[in-house]
Formats: sequence, C-alpha cells, structure tokens
Amino acid sequence: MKLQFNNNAIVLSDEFTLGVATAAQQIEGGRSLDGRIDSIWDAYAARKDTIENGDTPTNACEHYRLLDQDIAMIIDLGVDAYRFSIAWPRVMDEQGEVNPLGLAFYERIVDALLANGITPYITLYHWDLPECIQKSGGWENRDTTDLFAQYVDVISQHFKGRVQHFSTLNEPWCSAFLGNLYGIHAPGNTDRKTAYIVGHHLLLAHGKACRVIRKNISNAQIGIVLNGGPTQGFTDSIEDNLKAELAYHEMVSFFAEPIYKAQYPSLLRKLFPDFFDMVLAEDLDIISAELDYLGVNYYTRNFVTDAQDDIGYQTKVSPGAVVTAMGWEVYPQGLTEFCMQLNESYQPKAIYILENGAAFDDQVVAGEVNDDARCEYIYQHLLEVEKMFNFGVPIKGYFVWSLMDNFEWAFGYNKRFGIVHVDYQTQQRTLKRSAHAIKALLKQKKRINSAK
Ligand code: IFM
Repeated sequence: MKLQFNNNAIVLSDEFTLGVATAAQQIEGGRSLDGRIDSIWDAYAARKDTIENGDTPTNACEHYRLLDQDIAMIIDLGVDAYRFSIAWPRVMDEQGEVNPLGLAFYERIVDALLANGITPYITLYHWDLPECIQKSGGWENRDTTDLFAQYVDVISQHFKGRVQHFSTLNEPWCSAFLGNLYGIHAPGNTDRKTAYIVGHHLLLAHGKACRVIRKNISNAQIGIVLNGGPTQGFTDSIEDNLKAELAYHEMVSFFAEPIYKAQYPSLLRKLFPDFFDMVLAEDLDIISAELDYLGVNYYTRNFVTDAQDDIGYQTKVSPGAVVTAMGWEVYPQGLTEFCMQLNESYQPKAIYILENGAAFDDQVVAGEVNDDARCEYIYQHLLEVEKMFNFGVPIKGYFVWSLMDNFEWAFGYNKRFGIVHVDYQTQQRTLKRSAHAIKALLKQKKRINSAK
C-alpha cells in the first residue's frame, strides 16, 4: 500500500496501526479535581530546583477539562489508534478504594474512541505513582507490586470487552534509574542499589499485572514498553566500550532479560552481586509471563563514555550530528538497528513502536506552525519501519510522540514534542504541519483500504 507523507511515498501494510500517544501526567492537569490525589510527580515538582522554570504538571494541557475538544481533535486526525495512560492517582483514592469520577473520565475517552473506530491502547503506569504510596516506600517496597495488581484488576475488569491493548509499564528504566540513580525524575534518589530494587519491583508488578489482565480479559493483548537505542563506546577504547555495555545492560537488558529469559543479565549480577537480594525464588517466573507484544520507544542512539560520578558513565553526541531541541541526535536507522537487536535477542511475538518523535522550538506564525524538521524526522522513521518489514521484524504499529505539546518532565514546558501546538496561556491548540501531514497520510491509508 502506498502512503503519501510530505510528498514522498511510504509503503505500509494494511494491518499496520498508525496512532498518536500521550501520558496522563503530561497532559491532564486537573491536579485535585474530582478526587484525584497527588502523584510523586506533583510532589517532586513542588520541590525546589527539580523542574526547569519551576514548572509543574498542575494544569498541563488541561486535558481533563478540555476532553471533548481534544477527543474531537483526535477523531479529526483520523488515527487508527490512540495510546494514553490511566493515572493511578485519579482512579484510586488514598484508602485504595476506587474513585468512580476518575474512572468515568477514562470511560469517556474509551467510549468516544470506540464510537469513532479508534482503538484504545492503554498504558497502566506512566510514572505517576500515588504520593501516598511513595510515603510507604513506593517502588522500593515490595507491597507496592500488590497495590499495582489491585489497581490493574479494577481497570481491566472495568474495561473488559471494550479495551484489548494494555501496556503495563512505560519505560521502567526511567522510573528506576532516572528516578533513583540519576536523581532527575521523581522521587529523586541517587543510589544504584535503590534503582535495582525499584527496577525489580516494577518488573514484578508488571508480571503480577499480566496475570490479572489475562484472568480478566481472555482476548487481551498485553505488552510492556521499553526505551533505548543502539549503544556503543564514544571512542574505540576498551573503557568506553565496557561502559557502553554497562549502559545498555542497565537500560535495556535489565528489563528485557527477566521478561523474555527469566534471568537478570550475568554482567550486572557479576558487577553488582549484592544488588539482587530482593529477588525471591518465584519472582522470575512471575516476571516472565507471556507477552503479546513488545512496545519500543525510540528517539536516538547512545554514545557512551566514562564519568567520574556515581553513575559511572555518560552519553554523548557525536560531533557534527544533527540534533533535536533535546540535544538528541537524529538517527533514524537506529530504530531498525535497535528493533532488530531486540528481535534477535528475544523474538517478541510483535513489536509496536509506541513512541517516536522529536522536540523542536516551534513557533506559531500567522496561525501556523511549520515544523518541517519534525515532518522529516517522522517520515525518515516511517521509512525505517518499512525497511524492518523487509527484514522480517514483526512490526505492527507506530505511534507518534506526541499528540500535543505537554509537560516534558524535568524540562517542564520548554520542550515541545507535539504534532499539535499548545499555547499554555490560552490552551489554544494549533495543528502543526506534521499533524496535517499525518492526517493526510491516514486519510490516504483509509481510502486505499476501503477501495479494496
Ligand atoms: O515525554 C517522554 C515520555 O513521557 C516518555 N518517553 C520519552 C518522551 C520524550 O522524552
């Protein structure tokens, strides 16, 4: 099937899912509306010097208030699927009881999508742990894995028959390592062993959630979303290559090996033998529950070199590389390289690119946003998707990150990833050129399919 994108033809299979993605904490706002309780990100952002410009997710894109208009915008784009996350602090209260108003909000989303032929892809955890649970140890506390399973039980029972696709965790590396070793995400710890404990408990929570969803929904499509990219030494030195190995193992293998091979990487076990005491006999069996898909979030590749700090390594960009506003190199072929590496190592049944996109310093000029760099970025990555088909990678879908500009975690509102521009003063949405290109692409996809 031929698809036009930015005047270039892209060939994708008919069954291929093209969608857009968001996450609750980054767009919803409505911090304490209708019984929502605080998350660790609300608490973290309230601390001094954690987020650029002192930004907070309190209002974000006010998606909670503007839901109808945002859903209309999603429908108008004509996407096959919409990936969004459910905020645990919106649907469960401090006593662990269901908040019906919170649940009703997601019900409105799901029902509107279904009524318009758009498939909902739910992410169950996109970093917004309820702060009350953090106060009892958060992900360092094994009990949190059972609380997560209870929350997932509520969601999967509620949406049974309406939602099939569930991603348990988004980018657990960020929650575990950025949040507990790097100290730049909530809750802001800087200790490697804590990161390992948190990482293990996240994986255990994932495994328990898989069991719960399978029990509740017989035809569920369950996955987890990992982030990463091709990783190599910044120079050819043995030191840089060893650090690159460590970085890749912590970012990807730490999560993928237990899930697909029921073991932690031997390199990490050798380097940090005391860091795995929290792994109990039955855990790896629970963690390695069968999955229907692997979600991959890809943005860039990583060059790694030594660092004289507690992390012990750092990533660098090669001189002269084209970078986005995040300082991340634009390297589309890395998507294929990374997916092929995952495919060879773990043979997932299916792979979905659940996030790919770029931040640029977009400006509205005369009511338009000409984000040609983003159009090109997405186009080049879609070409890689096409390439992967030919290499036999079981790639089933691609979701642009993100539907609209939003709260980019520690960077606040400074970084714009959306295909829709958001004016945070007025909450005015403006479709960027990339949104128009994707809309046209989807229109053509539907036209060709319906003509068959
Ligand atoms: O905005 C984030 C998203 O929440 C998780 N993946 C990476 C994106 C861009 O940094």
